[in-house]
Amino acid sequence: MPAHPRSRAVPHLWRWENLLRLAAQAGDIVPVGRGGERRAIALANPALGGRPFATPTLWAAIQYLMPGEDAPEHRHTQHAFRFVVEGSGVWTVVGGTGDTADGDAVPMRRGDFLPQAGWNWHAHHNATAEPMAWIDGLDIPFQYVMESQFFEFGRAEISDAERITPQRSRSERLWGHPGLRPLSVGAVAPGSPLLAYKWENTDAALNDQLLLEKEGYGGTVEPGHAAVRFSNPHDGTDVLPTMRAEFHRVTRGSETAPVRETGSSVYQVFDGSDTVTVGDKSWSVTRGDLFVVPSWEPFSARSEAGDTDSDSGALDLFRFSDAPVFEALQLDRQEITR
Ligand code: 1HN
Repeated sequence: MPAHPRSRAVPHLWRWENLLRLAAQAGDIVPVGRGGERRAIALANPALGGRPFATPTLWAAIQYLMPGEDAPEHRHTQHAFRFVVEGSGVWTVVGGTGDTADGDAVPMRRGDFLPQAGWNWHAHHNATAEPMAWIDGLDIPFQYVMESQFFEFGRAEISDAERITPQRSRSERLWGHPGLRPLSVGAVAPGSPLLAYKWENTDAALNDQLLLEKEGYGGTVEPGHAAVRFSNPHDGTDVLPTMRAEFHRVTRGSETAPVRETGSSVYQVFDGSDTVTVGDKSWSVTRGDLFVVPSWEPFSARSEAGDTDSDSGALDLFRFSDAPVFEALQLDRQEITR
């Protein structure tokens, strides 16, 4: 009975530059197709015995698709999402949980967050002449220990009708209007029915919070720290049953209070070059870098005053965690350590 959680995982940082180089090498030497369904390099926390697990509950990987390539259709009980730190050109084709023949082609661009609830058919295809990389987050380690995993192959090829490249998916047209629920839809399957959360909306929400703060009306979680949670437009809960996703913006000259929580998180730096601290580790991080915050390790981010290489003028961080599991079991605890 430890006095508090002591994670087997350790704080760890993966540099985007290295991940991207390895992924591009994999693009040349590792084929993608039936049976070898995805070209993804998993982040293995060095303290988890060589397993490809970023934390005891979360999987994170960089996926890479070459020009014209298809990643074939399949489905699994593991909940998943994609987040795009750079590039565009891949459409993920989501077929729902029933008949697979009429998938929704969802564009993926820088800053977009795309949840993919378990048991939905999905394939990806690169419709452009450039390779594209993105990150995948899944609850594989959690479902591994729960012994709940099912997997099924879909069709070998998606149809020509699904190989389209719309600017907006059917899901975004139906569910992507703030505060407006379509009356045509009855029961909603677990996980968000909105298949893409576009960068322009996330960016605008964060900017508005910071403007409100400046005008003296609050809006931020603490001074200089704007944050949003990606939520299910049907019922306001987390986007996925087992994973939470958030976006944080820390303005120049601000520092977040060190917080420790039960459960683990993975962060990806979306923009800016600054300092993050996890437990007794501090790193200078830059665009694309990924790091883990194990259970009960304090985390804080600091954005230096002065010039910045960031589009928003701030440190922008994407975060995902296993918080919904902890909250469902009433094991969630949080403490500010300052
Ligand atoms: C998977 O289906 C995807 O669909 C990505 O893009 C990563 C890692 C392990 C198992 C299935 C995807 C995955 C995966």
